[in-house]
Amino acid sequence: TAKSIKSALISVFSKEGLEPIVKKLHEQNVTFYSTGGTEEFLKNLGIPVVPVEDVTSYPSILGGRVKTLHPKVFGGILNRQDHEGDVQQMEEYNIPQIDLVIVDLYPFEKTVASGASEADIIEKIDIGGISLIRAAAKNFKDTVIISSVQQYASFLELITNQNGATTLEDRKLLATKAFHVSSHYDSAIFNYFNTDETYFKSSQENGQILRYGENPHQKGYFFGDFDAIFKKTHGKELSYNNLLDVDAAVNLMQEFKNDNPTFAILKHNNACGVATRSTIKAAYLDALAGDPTSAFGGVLISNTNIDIETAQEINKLFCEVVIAPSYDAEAMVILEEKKNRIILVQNDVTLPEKQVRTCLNGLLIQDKDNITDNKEHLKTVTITAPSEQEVQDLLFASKICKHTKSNTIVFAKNGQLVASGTGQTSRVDALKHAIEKAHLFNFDLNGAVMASDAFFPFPDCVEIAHLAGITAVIQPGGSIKDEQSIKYCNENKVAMVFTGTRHFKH
Ligand code: 93A
Repeated sequence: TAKSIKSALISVFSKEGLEPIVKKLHEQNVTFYSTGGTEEFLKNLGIPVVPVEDVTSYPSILGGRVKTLHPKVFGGILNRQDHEGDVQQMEEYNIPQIDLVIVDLYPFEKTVASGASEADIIEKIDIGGISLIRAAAKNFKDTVIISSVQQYASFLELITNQNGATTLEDRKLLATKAFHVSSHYDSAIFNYFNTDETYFKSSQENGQILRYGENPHQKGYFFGDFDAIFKKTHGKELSYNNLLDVDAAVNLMQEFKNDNPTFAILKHNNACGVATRSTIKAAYLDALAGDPTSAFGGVLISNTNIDIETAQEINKLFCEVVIAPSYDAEAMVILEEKKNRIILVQNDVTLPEKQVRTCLNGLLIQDKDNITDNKEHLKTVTITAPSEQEVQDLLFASKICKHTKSNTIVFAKNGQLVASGTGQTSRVDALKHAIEKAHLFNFDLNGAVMASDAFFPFPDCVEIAHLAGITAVIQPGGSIKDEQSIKYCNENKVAMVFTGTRHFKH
């Protein structure tokens, strides 16, 4: 599939960096077609060039707005060389073949940044160039597209090493880059037009205008299909922070989907109470007992139907949102007594596998942490092995730990979240915080287990935990000082298991 380049259409705003490429292509006997300024540039290098006007039989018109927009140009780029009809029509209409397109678009973003007038900015919306890029990229089977100055160096290397030939793989990669360039370019134009969120305000098609963002002075929008996941049966509009908490709640409860009745209460995206019990009412009460102070104003989520007795208990608490797969009709009536409380029925849908957030001037994208530690993952590294109950509690704690902001330490006992230290800059601080909270709510930590989202860099964590009563520990392992933590556990009959999986959440 290696194809050599015999002809090239070059239309670049900035001529910088072009010289070595056109010289190399000229050596390889490539025919050049070009627009005004670029044509001038090639001529000055002594390279023969066919003005694009000679191809179209039109001059550049409308002050340069229409230069390359012509069937003879786009036919030359878009024709399929293995398509009989295309080949015929190329001959019929006398369309020249174009194997390579090099474009450097009008500098739209730079013009906006320079503080130019609207008229000047509008003139810098490239139409012909972006069309050339998209056309050549679409026809990557036959056409090579260089869509940015940044691609010049590797392209020069490519044509030098492969003697002017490109493979299908080369061309497809360049097409991918081209669509990246064109989508970025159009996004920049969109952002320019969308001043003061004109578009968001006038359209509810893709997004939802929120009352405000994280704080009242910040604007906020949600893009997504909320109704595909939930049926909202009652309550006020969800806020930006509600949505974040609902997201955290749903992802946490996903871990307990197939478990006995489990209830969780979240605040600021972290669980402050979780319990698994034989009834959902008991699960709710023990989730609440985990931290009744933080539960105030929280987001509540159940993995099972909410019955009347549970609704009556929930009704005693001020909470913002209740989520469950279903509700008894009477339970719903009880929960609806509070005017503002949001009640959501959660559909059984799978959520996206990728997580996206802004980073600097771009995006960070990652796979979701989709490893849930289970029995098979556990490797006991101490002489003392965890008891059956401890193993259950370790796995329970680990599930919560995974959905809590790092650094985090989670204590659990008998299927209940006892306390956690969340979002601390040091692991020891997270641990100390967890101990303090457990004592605050009069929990006996003797026989409780501890989960850590990442390994212990020093043995101090197991020492402090042991002195507080912790008897079993789950953590990924992998510190160069693991042996010191293990030694301490062995000397003090603490059981410790390694999972091999870190669960940072930032
Ligand atoms: O105004 S345009 O959108 N109309 C066109 O038909 C067209 N074709 C190429 N601008 C167009 N171009 C752009 O002209 C290219 O993207 C490039 O930025 C520039 C090159 O012009 P010149 O070769 O005259 O310097």
